[in-house]
Amino acid sequence: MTYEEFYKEKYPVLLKAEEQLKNLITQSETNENEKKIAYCISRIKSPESMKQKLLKKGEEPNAENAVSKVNDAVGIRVITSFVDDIYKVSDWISSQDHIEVINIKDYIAYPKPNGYRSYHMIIHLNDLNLNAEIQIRTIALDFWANLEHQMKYKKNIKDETLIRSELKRCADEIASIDLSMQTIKDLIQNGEEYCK
Ligand code: 0O2
Repeated sequence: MTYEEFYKEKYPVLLKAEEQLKNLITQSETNENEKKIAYCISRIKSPESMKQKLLKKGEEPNAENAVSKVNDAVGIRVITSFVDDIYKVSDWISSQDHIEVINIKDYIAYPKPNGYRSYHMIIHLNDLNLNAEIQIRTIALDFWANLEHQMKYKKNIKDETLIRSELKRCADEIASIDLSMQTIKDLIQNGEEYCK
């Protein structure tokens, strides 16, 4: 079965998985006094995008490989204002009974050489028997990643070396600003507690 056929047949299951991810993130905000999440974007990977990813991995673009070799047929990106919130959201997700954390890639603690920073979780949705991807990063890191992502689809870019080095410089500056913003927030909150 091709992934396209699987996609058409199983679309309701993929939709349910997307819904579960959105609910999971909404629930992580409930019972908390402080709003951690700025916004979320979820998506179901298109057949064409899945085909390209499988071919890039050197795999046949069929349905079996799409669910066994790729984990992001369904995914959600969670955007926080502050770096600490990334880990609070991730801890909350990991503590849930109905999901299993399969893999974590912490590109915040260990950025990619191009400067990419983001926290990736592959989770297993037990009742749907499907893996899904959760990407968590700050607004500033998302701003950077969206611009850098445009490079992926462009060929023969003029001044590519210069652009990549400028992107790397911006990535490092953004990381430093994120850290300062977190420190300022902590100082404001600690000051408030001290005055109580
Ligand atoms: P697209 O077009 O965004 O969907 P895996 O998914 O684990 O099989 P991989 O690449 O080892 O494959 O996983 P990883 O590193 O966790 O990356 C998964 C996704 O993170 C990518 O999906 C991108 O969305 C994003 N990502 C990873 N590295 C970068 C990067 O350097 N820059 C940007 N802008 N995004 C990145 P896809 O399917 O590769 O791409």
